[in-house]
Amino acid sequence: MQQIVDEVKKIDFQSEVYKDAYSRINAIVIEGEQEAHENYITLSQLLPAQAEELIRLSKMESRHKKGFEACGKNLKVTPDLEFAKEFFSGLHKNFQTAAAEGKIVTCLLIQSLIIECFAIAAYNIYIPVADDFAKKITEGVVKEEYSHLNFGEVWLQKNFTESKAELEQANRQNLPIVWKMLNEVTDDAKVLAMEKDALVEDFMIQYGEALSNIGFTTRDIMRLSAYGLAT
Ligand code: Y39
Ligand code: FE
Ligand code: FE
Ligand code: FE
Repeated sequence: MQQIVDEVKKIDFQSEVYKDAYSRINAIVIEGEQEAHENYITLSQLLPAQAEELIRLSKMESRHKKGFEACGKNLKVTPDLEFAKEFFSGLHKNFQTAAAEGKIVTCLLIQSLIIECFAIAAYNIYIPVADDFAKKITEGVVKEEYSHLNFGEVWLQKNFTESKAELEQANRQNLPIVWKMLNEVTDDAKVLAMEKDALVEDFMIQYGEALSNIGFTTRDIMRLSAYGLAT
């Protein structure tokens, strides 16, 4: 705890290096929330029986986006949205393709498991080292991200037997992209006092727990969650 306190004290939120790194991380989060908003609208069309709930989730995502836009403004940072679009392009493309093919399982794996777990890990690691304004916003957001993860878990758990093969394939296609994204953001995250090891650890915990809740065995989880990590 003392270590965290000391580290927080050292962070100069107005320094040029902090603001430069923040312009990319803040943009990633804003773009991520925007795409999550769109993805839940798409999912509401693929799952009409749950459309109402999915539209509710999509509205939460646009509120998250507004919250993080305010965090950037508060630090007088202009988000680099072009960078962020490129950052998400791999997962974005795979979600679009899956949606066009009606592959609900793949869409849920990408948005509700992988992206939500990535968000939860990042927000959990960010909260202790955030400025006071961003801390309050992020604490409110991360609580809701757990409910988005839960939506995916519940649906996939109910449909586990028929979904298993597609989940395996979608995991193989998309998890290596997440590790690549993490590598791309490592240096900027470090400037914000977010350590890569902590991000990887938290992601693995969230994702492993999710796979377990859905019905995978411990052996499957080990294999699935580390896929593409060693590069
Ligand atoms: O479901 C959601 O709200 C997720 C889209 C938001 C994206 C979070 C992306 C977090 C990655 C940040 C990496 C910083 C180290
Ligand atoms: Fe969100
Ligand atoms: Fe979310
Ligand atoms: Fe959990």
